[in-house]
Amino acid sequence: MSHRLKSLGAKLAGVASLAVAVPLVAAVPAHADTSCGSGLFCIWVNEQYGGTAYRPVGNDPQWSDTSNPAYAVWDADSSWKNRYQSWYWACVYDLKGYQNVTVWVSQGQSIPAVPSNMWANRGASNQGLYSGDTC
Ligand SMILES: [Ca+2]
Repeated sequence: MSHRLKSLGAKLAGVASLAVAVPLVAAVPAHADTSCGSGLFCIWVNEQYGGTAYRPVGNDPQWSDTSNPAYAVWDADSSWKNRYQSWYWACVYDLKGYQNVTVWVSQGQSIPAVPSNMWANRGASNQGLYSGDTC
């Protein structure tokens, strides 16, 4: 094989590697963080745990406060993971102060897209409850 043909082969191999790498990068954007550590309730603005996340360790009565990290998911929550260790339910409410439940996630459960009996993009507060309680 001539030097020229070897060089072309190397270039084609490089193109093939790039063609494989691009879809992998597109499937998992660099900013996506789908993790949810033990003891946390995790809430994302997009379905499939995409976009900005809020990961409270406890109850939050008012997401709409602009100084609250929860502001990023206020009326924008679209996927959820419950990794609480003591509470069983992670509850999301339409209004501040835990009024009008929109989403309820059991301990260990992950919800990648809103089920038909719940409401996405409505959250304004969240609290944890024990297994005998109702959101
Ligand atoms: Ca959303």
